[in-house]
Amino acid sequence: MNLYFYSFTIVIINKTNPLIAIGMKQIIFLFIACVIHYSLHAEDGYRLWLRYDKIDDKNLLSQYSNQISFVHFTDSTPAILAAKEELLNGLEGLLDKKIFFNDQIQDGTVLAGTIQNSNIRSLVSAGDINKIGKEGFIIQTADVNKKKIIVIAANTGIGVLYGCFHFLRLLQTHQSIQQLSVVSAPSIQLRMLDHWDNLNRTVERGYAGISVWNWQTLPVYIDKRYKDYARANASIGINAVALNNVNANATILTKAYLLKVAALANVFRPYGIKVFLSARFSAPMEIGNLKTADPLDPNVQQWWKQKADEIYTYIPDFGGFLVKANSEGQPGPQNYNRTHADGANMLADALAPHNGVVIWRAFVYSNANDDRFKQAYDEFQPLDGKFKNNVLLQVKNGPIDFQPREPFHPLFGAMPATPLMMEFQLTQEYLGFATHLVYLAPLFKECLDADTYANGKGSTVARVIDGSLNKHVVTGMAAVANIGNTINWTGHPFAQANWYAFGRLAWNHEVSSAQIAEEWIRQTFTNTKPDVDTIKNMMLASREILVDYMTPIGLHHIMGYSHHYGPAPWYNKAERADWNPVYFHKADSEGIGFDRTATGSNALGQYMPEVRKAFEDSNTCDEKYLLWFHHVSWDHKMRSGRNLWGELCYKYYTGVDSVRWMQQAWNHIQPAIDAERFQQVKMLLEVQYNEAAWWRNACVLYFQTFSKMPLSKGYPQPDHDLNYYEQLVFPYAPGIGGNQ
Ligand code: GCW
Repeated sequence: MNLYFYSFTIVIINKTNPLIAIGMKQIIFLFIACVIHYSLHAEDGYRLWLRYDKIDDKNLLSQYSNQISFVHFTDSTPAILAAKEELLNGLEGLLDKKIFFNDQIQDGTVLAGTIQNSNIRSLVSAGDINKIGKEGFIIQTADVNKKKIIVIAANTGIGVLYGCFHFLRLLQTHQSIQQLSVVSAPSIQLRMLDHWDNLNRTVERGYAGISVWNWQTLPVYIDKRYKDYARANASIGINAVALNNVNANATILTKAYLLKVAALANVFRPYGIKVFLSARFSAPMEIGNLKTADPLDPNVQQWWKQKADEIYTYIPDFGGFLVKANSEGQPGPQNYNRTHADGANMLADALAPHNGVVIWRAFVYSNANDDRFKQAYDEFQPLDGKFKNNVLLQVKNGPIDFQPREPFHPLFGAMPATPLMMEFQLTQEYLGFATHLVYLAPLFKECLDADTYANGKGSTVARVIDGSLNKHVVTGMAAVANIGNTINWTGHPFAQANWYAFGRLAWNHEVSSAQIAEEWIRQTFTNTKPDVDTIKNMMLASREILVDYMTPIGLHHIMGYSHHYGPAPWYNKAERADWNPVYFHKADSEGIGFDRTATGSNALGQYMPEVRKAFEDSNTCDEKYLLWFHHVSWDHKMRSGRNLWGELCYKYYTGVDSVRWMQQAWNHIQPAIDAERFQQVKMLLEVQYNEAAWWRNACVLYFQTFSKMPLSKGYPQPDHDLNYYEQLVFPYAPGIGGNQ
């Protein structure tokens, strides 16, 4: 349309004044060239990291091109067909040439298939085959009758698909493929996204548009997004998805909706993704006409058995149920004086004949307890060993709720007889929504690498959840999705990195945050080393920067009430004390922080002695967690030499300044980034800067009312007084849902 418009303009100009027209013509052509250039390079982010544009390094391109000309797939199962389509598209895009299918093995063949094929079997070692299990893969260079080929082998079609994605990633990130010897298998079985998507398409704590699932047009209309979603997940090894919000609506379990769910499951199946549903515990009453949902009632048990049988007639590989029970008003077994184990086991029995599993959430807390921190441990730890073996207990990374920094949840390591599943949050409910650039891999790794000391030193959280510590066979890691129907899926272009990082870590929790960032940058933005490094440095620093300007030194849960937008450390009007920020920071004229040692709530007593010891003394406690565990006086001496008040101000001011640093770094690499995403990130960084300054100003002014100490010299005074910040209201705050 642009081209048509401009050529039309030229004709008019030529007719009216031929002399001006020559000069004008050049200008207009230049303009058109710019338009074409821009539109070729415009990137709306829809392709995520699966961008298969021509490799821009000439030498590398010719090397790759010499090595790859044909593909040969040995089977044609749905997963293999998906692999074939992806590999072909990927290679043709990256190498900018036609790739041929070939039944013969020739120089430059990529031979992909399962070990059922004798050719493949003869090329890979039995030892490697044993290592890769059901989902792993082998990629290696080989010589067959003097022909140089590349083999992608696996035990299953899904393994082959994962291998193809990995191979494409090697090319996208400009790795050498001359001597390949990759053997890779996932360390965790269920690698899962939990969508908090409601049936009306609102997304609880969602900041990237409405739900991608269009329940109205399903099961007939299959949106292109469903397949692209499956491709993206498969490319990073995600193999399970809970489609609906854990604050569940029982309607999803009615036949009409199950058929819609089945349609999605059909799209996901070739990509190795199993569908789960969040089940509302009271569903037998709401859609089954029963008078009770008591898990020990035979009619209730029968209802769930029949429901499970019905689901499996539509979705033969249905994964199972995810359940939030007796938490934040959701119904559960405790409504009938039964335990969580009674509830979970009833559902487990219904699913067991079909090999389904129950994922029961441990996110419970109550106002009755003196410290919300302790509730999940108190309720669940005594139930260790009481769950059926197809139940996993899903535990949030920290004891409160997805804060910018939390110590690891004390249940990790405390329930050796129960498989514990990790729950992370990708949607940035407490980390600046989809507006702040925050790379979450360091947060995930901090938790995974933490030592629980459950079986002595080295009993890391990662080893609890990958099953190696207590020899569990069912294992899982989930993350609350940050996906919506916005064009780039996640709102902030950098939020895609969190989806990516989660998948990569669920596959292999030993990969470093830096390596994952580098891979993602190379696939998503650029392969030019200095630019990669600049972006990587921003990403790696971003989480600590956010902690500094939001909740430094172990502060937590001091955000706006209910919508969780912006700072509100003063808030004390919630209907429950444990929803009030003042409950968490406990600032007074003496000092600030939550005493969780033996002189306080003794939440620390829930950890192993070694962990307790590391935290229990305010003089030796890692300062990152100081106010998590201690009420510390304003003049407490910090390691920097500053007093606590001085350190708090230092952190808030440094945090905001560091966002300026991120802005400068981003501006610096403008030439390396396409115009559309460059501009998007630039604008978002400006919003982030403003919001960081708002956090700093509001928090410093509020805490100053207790410390009564001045700001250090050189720190600019906040733009407004405290009253101004306290009066701000946000009728537009995004991320519908939540009751606190
Ligand atoms: O983080 C809190 C959120 C709620 C959410 C709850 C949970 C789905 O504020 O919106 O509800 O956690 O994890 O169940």
